[in-house]
Amino acid sequence: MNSLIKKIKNGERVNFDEALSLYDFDLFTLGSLANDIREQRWGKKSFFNINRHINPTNVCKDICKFCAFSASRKNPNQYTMTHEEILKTVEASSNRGVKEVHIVSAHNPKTGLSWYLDIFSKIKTAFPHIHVKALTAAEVNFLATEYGHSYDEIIDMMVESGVDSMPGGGAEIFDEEVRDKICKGKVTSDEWFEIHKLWHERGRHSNATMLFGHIEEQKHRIDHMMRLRDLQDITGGFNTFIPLVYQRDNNFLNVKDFLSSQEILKTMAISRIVLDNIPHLKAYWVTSTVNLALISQEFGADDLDGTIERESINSAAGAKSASGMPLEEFVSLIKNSGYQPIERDSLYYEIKAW
Ligand code: V47
Repeated sequence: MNSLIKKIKNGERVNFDEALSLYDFDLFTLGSLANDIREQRWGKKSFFNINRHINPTNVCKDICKFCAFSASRKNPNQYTMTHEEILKTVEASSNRGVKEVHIVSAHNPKTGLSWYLDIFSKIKTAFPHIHVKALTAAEVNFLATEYGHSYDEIIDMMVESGVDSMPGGGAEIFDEEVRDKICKGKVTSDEWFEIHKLWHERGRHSNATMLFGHIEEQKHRIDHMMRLRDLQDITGGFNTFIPLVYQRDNNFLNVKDFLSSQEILKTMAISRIVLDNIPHLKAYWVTSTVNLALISQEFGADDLDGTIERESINSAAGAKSASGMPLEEFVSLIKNSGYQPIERDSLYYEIKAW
């Protein structure tokens, strides 16, 4: 244990077995190691952005067992927004100071490819100053398969339509056995990586998520991080790692034991240590709860996502995030927790120290 602590303090890279053994450390040793890394890089800065989540449709061809948002089985209320509705939403958000729209849809086979792509070009035409973060690798895979295009072609169309960066969704857990049990038939792990690699090769940035706290084991989380670290060594295109805590309501994954806060914080800290080449670690308050996200700042996290305004995917599964977070409250929560709220743009350039 002591030699591993020394290694981490020296900034040396940990291997799979070492990373897994970090779960045996006590919480505060682990927290202090991760916090050292966070403070060396970012001091007491905690980043956030003023953003809006939009989920244009919940009609989905795929059946992920953890998902409560898709209207395929448990949720009978199907919807598909018109472009006019989406533009009105963006206009209202832009008037409130939103600088990024985060657009993630279900895999709707009825709309046609241009319905997806025109959302972005119309937003960019009307609101060129808004950063469009859109289409998870799972959606890219769906559009390519459904409409007979290569990933390269879909990605070129995204760029042409005005997508600025890609969100990190669809990663779930990369281990193939676990993945088969929770979301069989969706984008495979290799495909997820291929899509992000192609995106990075165009000089673009993306994020990476990990859905944890369901049926996976600690070793699967470490494997997930290692695979991300490997691609990041090649491309350097990931901005942020985002561990998403599994939400339990209204879905088909029969999970009996839920994670303790301690296990969530350990996972945050371990990801800060393992992912030495991804600059930011996001504590996504939507899935961790706001309190745990604030505490995560002391366990390696330097980013708290944003104000969001409306959240549908996790709130469908029980998260208390449907109406986002008022800006003033967000800023004062960060300040009161002892950190400096830094409003950032989507690529982490600093806009304002609040
Ligand atoms: O991939 C679905 C997750 C993701 C549940 O890039 C669930 O900045 C917990 O992409 N419990 C989509 N999570 C969300 C996403 C995202 C979110 C925040 C920030 C960013 C970013 C990207 O939502 C899916 C899936 O892993 N999800 N159901 C659930 N029951």
